[in-house]
Amino acid sequence: TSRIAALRRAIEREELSLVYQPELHLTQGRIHSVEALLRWNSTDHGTVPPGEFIPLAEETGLIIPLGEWVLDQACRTLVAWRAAGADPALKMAVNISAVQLLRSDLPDTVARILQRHALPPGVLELELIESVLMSHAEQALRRLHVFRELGVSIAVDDFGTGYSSLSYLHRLPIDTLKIDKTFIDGVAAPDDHDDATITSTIIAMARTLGLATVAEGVETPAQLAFLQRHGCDIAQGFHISRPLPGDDCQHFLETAP
Ligand code: G
Ligand code: G
Ligand code: MN
Ligand code: NA
Repeated sequence: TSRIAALRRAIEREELSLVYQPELHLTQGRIHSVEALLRWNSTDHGTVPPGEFIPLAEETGLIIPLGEWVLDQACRTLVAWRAAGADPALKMAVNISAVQLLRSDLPDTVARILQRHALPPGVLELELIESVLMSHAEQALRRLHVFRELGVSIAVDDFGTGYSSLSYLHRLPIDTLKIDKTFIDGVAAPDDHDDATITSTIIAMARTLGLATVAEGVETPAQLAFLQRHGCDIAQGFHISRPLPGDDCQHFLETAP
Protein backbone atom coordinates (compact mmCIF):
# COMPACT_ATOMS: atom_id res chain seq x y z
CA THR A 1 0.00 0.00 0.00
CA SER A 2 1.03 3.60 -0.45
CA ARG A 3 2.10 5.57 2.58
CA ILE A 4 -1.06 7.65 2.39
CA ALA A 5 -3.26 4.55 2.38
CA ALA A 6 -1.25 3.10 5.25
CA LEU A 7 -1.47 6.34 7.25
CA ARG A 8 -5.22 6.42 6.65
CA ARG A 9 -5.48 3.06 8.43
CA ALA A 10 -2.85 3.70 11.10
CA ILE A 11 -5.32 4.50 13.90
CA GLU A 12 -7.52 1.42 13.46
CA ARG A 13 -4.44 -0.77 13.04
CA GLU A 14 -3.07 0.66 16.31
CA GLU A 15 0.21 1.65 14.69
CA LEU A 16 0.39 5.07 16.34
CA SER A 17 1.84 5.82 19.73
CA LEU A 18 2.89 8.79 21.78
CA VAL A 19 6.16 9.38 23.56
CA TYR A 20 6.47 12.03 26.24
CA GLN A 21 9.34 14.43 26.85
CA PRO A 22 9.59 16.06 30.31
CA GLU A 23 10.22 19.81 30.70
CA LEU A 24 12.08 20.90 33.84
CA HIS A 25 11.18 24.11 35.70
CA LEU A 26 14.55 25.67 36.46
CA THR A 27 13.75 27.64 39.61
CA GLN A 28 11.07 25.35 41.05
CA GLY A 29 13.17 22.25 40.35
CA ARG A 30 10.18 20.16 39.33
CA ILE A 31 8.85 18.74 36.08
CA HIS A 32 6.51 21.46 34.86
CA SER A 33 5.11 19.68 31.82
CA VAL A 34 5.58 16.89 29.35
CA GLU A 35 5.32 17.25 25.57
CA ALA A 36 3.47 14.51 23.70
CA LEU A 37 5.22 13.50 20.47
CA LEU A 38 3.59 11.27 17.87
CA ARG A 39 5.26 8.12 16.53
CA TRP A 40 4.17 5.85 13.66
CA ASN A 41 5.33 2.26 13.44
CA SER A 42 3.76 1.04 10.20
CA THR A 43 3.31 -2.68 9.47
CA ASP A 44 4.00 -1.94 5.81
CA HIS A 45 6.58 0.84 5.99
CA GLY A 46 8.36 0.36 9.30
CA THR A 47 9.11 3.29 11.58
CA VAL A 48 8.34 6.47 9.67
CA PRO A 49 9.84 9.67 11.18
CA PRO A 50 7.34 12.38 12.19
CA GLY A 51 9.18 14.84 9.96
CA GLU A 52 7.93 12.71 7.06
CA PHE A 53 4.46 11.54 8.01
CA ILE A 54 3.21 14.71 9.69
CA PRO A 55 3.62 16.83 6.52
CA LEU A 56 1.88 13.99 4.64
CA ALA A 57 -0.96 14.03 7.17
CA GLU A 58 -1.24 17.82 6.82
CA GLU A 59 -1.36 17.69 3.01
CA THR A 60 -4.06 15.01 2.98
CA GLY A 61 -6.17 16.36 5.84
CA LEU A 62 -5.48 13.18 7.82
CA ILE A 63 -3.95 15.42 10.49
CA ILE A 64 -7.52 16.16 11.65
CA PRO A 65 -8.36 12.61 12.85
CA LEU A 66 -4.71 12.01 13.84
CA GLY A 67 -4.61 15.24 15.83
CA GLU A 68 -7.81 14.27 17.64
CA TRP A 69 -6.34 10.88 18.43
CA VAL A 70 -3.22 12.60 19.85
CA LEU A 71 -5.26 14.94 22.05
CA ASP A 72 -7.44 12.10 23.32
CA GLN A 73 -4.50 9.80 23.99
CA ALA A 74 -2.42 12.52 25.69
CA CYS A 75 -5.35 13.38 27.98
CA ARG A 76 -5.96 9.70 28.75
CA THR A 77 -2.31 9.30 29.74
CA LEU A 78 -2.36 12.40 31.94
CA VAL A 79 -5.49 11.13 33.73
CA ALA A 80 -3.74 7.81 34.44
CA TRP A 81 -0.66 9.61 35.82
CA ARG A 82 -2.81 11.89 38.00
CA ALA A 83 -4.70 8.87 39.35
CA ALA A 84 -1.33 7.31 40.21
CA GLY A 85 -0.33 10.40 42.21
CA ALA A 86 1.31 12.76 39.70
CA ASP A 87 1.55 16.48 40.57
CA PRO A 88 -1.93 17.93 39.84
CA ALA A 89 -0.19 20.99 38.34
CA LEU A 90 1.67 18.88 35.75
CA LYS A 91 0.81 20.09 32.26
CA MET A 92 0.47 18.11 29.05
CA ALA A 93 1.75 19.91 25.93
CA VAL A 94 0.34 18.87 22.56
CA ASN A 95 1.55 20.03 19.13
CA ILE A 96 -1.18 21.49 16.95
CA SER A 97 -0.55 21.92 13.23
CA ALA A 98 -1.67 24.97 11.26
CA VAL A 99 -4.27 22.85 9.46
CA GLN A 100 -5.89 22.03 12.80
CA LEU A 101 -5.75 25.60 14.12
CA LEU A 102 -7.42 26.99 11.02
CA ARG A 103 -10.46 24.77 11.51
CA SER A 104 -13.15 26.70 13.36
CA ASP A 105 -14.17 23.59 15.32
CA LEU A 106 -10.78 23.08 17.02
CA PRO A 107 -11.81 24.75 20.32
CA ASP A 108 -14.99 22.61 20.48
CA THR A 109 -12.93 19.48 19.82
CA VAL A 110 -10.46 20.39 22.55
CA ALA A 111 -13.22 21.25 25.04
CA ARG A 112 -15.04 18.00 24.30
CA ILE A 113 -11.91 15.90 24.84
CA LEU A 114 -11.09 17.70 28.11
CA GLN A 115 -14.65 17.05 29.29
CA ARG A 116 -14.52 13.41 28.26
CA HIS A 117 -11.52 12.97 30.52
CA ALA A 118 -12.77 15.33 33.26
CA LEU A 119 -9.52 17.30 33.08
CA PRO A 120 -9.24 20.97 34.11
CA PRO A 121 -8.38 23.02 30.97
CA GLY A 122 -5.38 24.57 32.75
CA VAL A 123 -3.39 21.34 32.46
CA LEU A 124 -3.43 21.44 28.67
CA GLU A 125 -0.93 23.50 26.68
CA LEU A 126 -1.21 23.71 22.89
CA GLU A 127 1.99 24.29 20.92
CA LEU A 128 1.60 26.29 17.74
CA ILE A 129 4.25 27.20 15.24
CA GLU A 130 5.08 30.83 14.86
CA SER A 131 4.35 31.11 11.12
CA VAL A 132 0.62 30.35 11.41
CA LEU A 133 0.19 33.28 13.80
CA MET A 134 1.61 35.57 11.10
CA SER A 135 0.19 34.15 7.88
CA HIS A 136 -3.36 33.60 9.15
CA ALA A 137 -3.35 36.24 11.85
CA GLU A 138 -7.08 36.89 12.08
CA GLN A 139 -8.27 33.28 12.21
CA ALA A 140 -5.45 32.36 14.56
CA LEU A 141 -6.25 35.26 16.85
CA ARG A 142 -9.92 34.29 17.02
CA ARG A 143 -8.97 30.75 18.07
CA LEU A 144 -6.45 32.00 20.62
CA HIS A 145 -9.08 34.13 22.34
CA VAL A 146 -11.41 31.14 22.62
CA PHE A 147 -8.63 29.05 24.16
CA ARG A 148 -7.79 31.83 26.61
CA GLU A 149 -11.44 31.94 27.65
CA LEU A 150 -11.47 28.16 27.97
CA GLY A 151 -8.36 28.26 30.19
CA VAL A 152 -6.11 26.25 27.87
CA SER A 153 -2.61 27.71 27.59
CA ILE A 154 -0.75 28.42 24.38
CA ALA A 155 2.95 28.06 23.59
CA VAL A 156 4.68 29.28 20.45
CA ASP A 157 6.89 26.42 19.25
CA ASP A 158 10.27 26.80 17.50
CA PHE A 159 10.33 30.50 18.37
CA GLY A 160 12.94 32.54 16.54
CA THR A 161 12.82 30.61 13.28
CA GLY A 162 9.92 32.61 11.81
CA TYR A 163 9.51 36.29 11.25
CA SER A 164 7.25 37.36 14.09
CA SER A 165 8.47 40.00 16.47
CA LEU A 166 8.07 39.82 20.20
CA SER A 167 6.21 43.11 20.06
CA TYR A 168 3.61 41.50 17.79
CA LEU A 169 3.39 38.27 19.78
CA HIS A 170 2.90 39.99 23.09
CA ARG A 171 -0.40 41.43 21.86
CA LEU A 172 -1.65 37.86 21.34
CA PRO A 173 -3.19 35.80 24.17
CA ILE A 174 -0.21 33.43 24.45
CA ASP A 175 1.60 32.21 27.54
CA THR A 176 4.92 30.68 26.58
CA LEU A 177 7.74 30.94 24.02
CA LYS A 178 9.69 27.80 23.19
CA ILE A 179 13.09 29.01 22.02
CA ASP A 180 14.20 26.96 19.02
CA LYS A 181 16.94 24.38 19.45
CA THR A 182 19.11 26.01 16.79
CA PHE A 183 19.80 28.92 19.20
CA ILE A 184 20.32 26.66 22.22
CA ASP A 185 22.90 24.64 20.23
CA GLY A 186 25.18 27.69 20.21
CA VAL A 187 24.68 29.19 23.68
CA ALA A 188 27.58 27.49 25.39
CA ALA A 189 29.82 27.20 22.34
CA PRO A 190 32.72 29.64 22.77
CA ASP A 191 32.68 30.71 19.10
CA ASP A 192 28.95 31.36 18.92
CA HIS A 193 28.34 34.72 20.57
CA ASP A 194 25.31 35.45 18.41
CA ASP A 195 23.25 32.50 19.67
CA ALA A 196 24.06 33.39 23.27
CA THR A 197 23.06 37.02 22.70
CA ILE A 198 19.88 36.12 20.84
CA THR A 199 18.85 33.62 23.51
CA SER A 200 19.51 35.91 26.48
CA THR A 201 17.71 38.75 24.67
CA ILE A 202 14.64 36.58 23.97
CA ILE A 203 14.55 35.50 27.63
CA ALA A 204 14.85 39.08 28.91
CA MET A 205 12.24 40.48 26.53
CA ALA A 206 9.82 37.60 27.13
CA ARG A 207 10.09 38.26 30.85
CA THR A 208 9.30 41.95 30.33
CA LEU A 209 6.25 40.96 28.31
CA GLY A 210 5.06 38.44 30.91
CA LEU A 211 5.72 35.37 28.78
CA ALA A 212 7.35 32.20 30.12
CA THR A 213 10.35 30.78 28.25
CA VAL A 214 11.21 27.19 27.45
CA ALA A 215 14.61 26.30 25.97
CA GLU A 216 14.33 23.43 23.49
CA GLY A 217 17.01 20.86 22.75
CA VAL A 218 19.13 21.33 25.88
CA GLU A 219 21.85 18.69 25.58
CA THR A 220 24.65 19.73 27.94
CA PRO A 221 25.20 20.93 31.53
CA ALA A 222 26.90 24.05 30.12
CA GLN A 223 23.77 24.98 28.17
CA LEU A 224 21.64 24.40 31.25
CA ALA A 225 23.93 26.62 33.36
CA PHE A 226 23.75 29.40 30.75
CA LEU A 227 19.94 29.24 30.73
CA GLN A 228 19.74 29.30 34.53
CA ARG A 229 22.10 32.26 34.65
CA HIS A 230 19.95 34.19 32.17
CA GLY A 231 16.63 33.48 33.87
CA CYS A 232 15.07 31.01 31.43
CA ASP A 233 12.06 29.41 33.15
CA ILE A 234 11.98 25.88 31.74
CA ALA A 235 14.37 23.50 29.95
CA GLN A 236 13.61 20.60 27.63
CA GLY A 237 16.07 18.35 25.86
CA PHE A 238 18.08 15.16 25.96
CA HIS A 239 20.06 16.48 28.97
CA ILE A 240 16.82 16.43 31.02
CA SER A 241 15.30 13.41 29.30
CA ARG A 242 14.70 11.93 25.87
CA PRO A 243 11.09 11.47 24.83
CA LEU A 244 9.89 8.39 26.76
CA PRO A 245 7.11 5.82 26.34
CA GLY A 246 4.21 6.49 28.76
CA ASP A 247 5.21 3.96 31.43
CA ASP A 248 8.84 5.07 31.42
CA CYS A 249 7.78 8.70 31.66
CA GLN A 250 5.51 7.92 34.61
CA HIS A 251 8.48 6.26 36.30
CA PHE A 252 10.64 9.30 35.49
CA LEU A 253 8.03 11.60 37.05
CA GLU A 254 7.86 9.45 40.18
CA THR A 255 11.62 9.36 40.66
CA ALA A 256 12.54 12.89 39.48
CA PRO A 257 13.48 15.19 42.40
O1 G B 1 8.95 14.06 17.57
P1 G B 1 10.16 14.77 16.98
O2 G B 1 10.63 13.70 17.50
O3 G B 1 10.86 14.14 15.82
O4 G B 1 9.16 15.68 16.18
C1 G B 1 9.40 16.12 14.89
C2 G B 1 8.40 17.18 14.55
O5 G B 1 7.08 16.62 14.54
C3 G B 1 8.38 18.34 15.52
O6 G B 1 8.29 19.52 14.76
C4 G B 1 7.11 18.13 16.30
O7 G B 1 6.56 19.35 16.70
C5 G B 1 6.22 17.42 15.29
N1 G B 1 5.22 16.60 15.98
C6 G B 1 5.44 15.57 16.83
N2 G B 1 4.26 15.08 17.29
C7 G B 1 3.29 15.84 16.72
C8 G B 1 1.86 15.83 16.81
O8 G B 1 1.23 15.08 17.54
N3 G B 1 1.19 16.74 16.03
C9 G B 1 1.83 17.63 15.24
N4 G B 1 1.10 18.48 14.51
N5 G B 1 3.17 17.69 15.15
C10 G B 1 3.89 16.79 15.89
O1 G C 1 9.13 21.08 16.82
P1 G C 1 9.14 20.41 18.12
O2 G C 1 9.84 21.27 19.14
O3 G C 1 7.84 19.94 18.66
O4 G C 1 10.11 19.18 18.00
C1 G C 1 10.50 18.42 19.05
C2 G C 1 11.55 17.50 18.47
O5 G C 1 12.82 17.77 19.02
C3 G C 1 11.26 16.06 18.71
O6 G C 1 11.61 15.41 17.55
C4 G C 1 12.24 15.68 19.79
O7 G C 1 12.56 14.31 19.73
C5 G C 1 13.42 16.56 19.45
N1 G C 1 14.30 16.84 20.57
C6 G C 1 13.92 17.12 21.84
N2 G C 1 14.99 17.37 22.63
C7 G C 1 16.08 17.24 21.83
C8 G C 1 17.50 17.36 22.06
O8 G C 1 17.97 17.66 23.16
N3 G C 1 18.31 17.17 20.99
C9 G C 1 17.82 16.83 19.76
N4 G C 1 18.71 16.63 18.79
N5 G C 1 16.50 16.72 19.50
C10 G C 1 15.65 16.91 20.52
MN1 MN D 1 6.80 21.06 20.09
NA1 NA E 1 9.91 22.99 18.93
